[in-house]
Amino acid sequence: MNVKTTSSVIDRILTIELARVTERAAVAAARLRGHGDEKMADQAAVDAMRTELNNLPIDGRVVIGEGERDEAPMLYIGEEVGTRNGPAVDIALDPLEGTTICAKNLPNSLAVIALAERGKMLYAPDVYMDKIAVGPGYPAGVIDLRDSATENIRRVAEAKGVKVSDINACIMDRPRHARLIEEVRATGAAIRLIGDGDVAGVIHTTNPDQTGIDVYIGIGGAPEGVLAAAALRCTGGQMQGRLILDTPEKIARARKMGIEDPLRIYEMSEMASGDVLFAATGVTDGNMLSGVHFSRDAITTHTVVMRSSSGTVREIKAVHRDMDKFI
Ligand code: VTB
Repeated sequence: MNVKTTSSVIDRILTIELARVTERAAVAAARLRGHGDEKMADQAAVDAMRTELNNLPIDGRVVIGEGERDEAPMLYIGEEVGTRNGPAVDIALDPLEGTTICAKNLPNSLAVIALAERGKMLYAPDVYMDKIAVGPGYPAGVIDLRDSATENIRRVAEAKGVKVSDINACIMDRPRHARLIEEVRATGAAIRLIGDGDVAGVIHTTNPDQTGIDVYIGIGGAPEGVLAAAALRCTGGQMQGRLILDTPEKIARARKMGIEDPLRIYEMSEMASGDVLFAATGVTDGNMLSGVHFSRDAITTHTVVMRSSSGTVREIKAVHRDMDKFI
C-alpha cells in the first residue's frame, strides 16, 4: 500500500480551493477578452488571482510568476502569498496564459496555477524551452528531445498503432519553427499551428480524442513548460524540456537560479516533483475547457483540477450567482 505522510502530501482540500483562484482570474480576464488590449486583460487576471490566492491557507511562495520583482509589481518571483497558515508550498502561475489569444478572443486562453511542496518545482528563468510531450498510455521513452522530430513522431505512431499520417502534432506558429514544421510535414503527420498558449497545447495531448492532438513539439516559454509539466505529472503522460541558454547572460542568470548544466534535458518529474496540484480555468472557449460565459443572473466557468499523488482529474463547471464577488 502506498502510505502517504501528511508532510509529503499537500492537503487535498487545496485542490478544490485552487479552482476558486483560477476561476476568479479567468472571469476578470474574460470581461476584457476580444478588446485587443492584452495588457489590460492580463492585469485584471493578475489582480484577481492575487486577491483569491491570498485567501488560501498556505505559506506560499511564487517561483514562477509575472516576472522579477523589479519588473512585476504583483505575483513576482519570490512574492509570499496565502494566509501563511498552512503548508509551505511553491507556486507556479500564469493568471492569463495566452494574452494575445484573449485579446483576439480566439480559443484556448487559460488562467493557470500549479502548487507543489516547497523546493519541488524547477525554478526556471524566463527564457525559451525546447519541449516535447505526449499524453498517458505510451511506453516510457517514446519521446526524446535527443532524437529528431521525425524519429519521435514515428515512435508515437507506432506505439499508438496508427500510421504516421494519422498523428497530429501541435506546434507554435513561429518563424523559429520553420524547419521543424517542414520536417514534421515531410513525415506525413498533420500539424495544428497555434498562435500562443503552449500550456494548453501540451495539456491537449492528454486527451487526443477530444482535442485532436497527439504530440506537442517546439520552443516556447520555460515558465509555461514548468506549468505544463505540473499538469502532465497529474494526468500521466511524458514531457521533456531543455532550457535555451544561448548567451552568457542567460547562462549566468540560470546559474543564479541553481541551474549548473545549460544543456540539461529535464524530465517531467524533474520540472515538477513531489505532490503537485494543478488548476486551469478556460477564459475563451477551447478544445478542452469552455470559456467564461456571462448571463443576466450568473457567470459560468469551466475548470480542471488535478492532483499528482492520486492522479485524480476533476472538471468543475461552476455557476456563480454571487456575481458581485467578481466585480
Ligand atoms: C509560449 C506561450 C505563451 O509565449 O510559451 C510563448 O505559451 C513563447 O514565447 O502564451 P513567444 O511568444 O516569444 O514565442 C506566449 O505566447 C505568451 O507570450
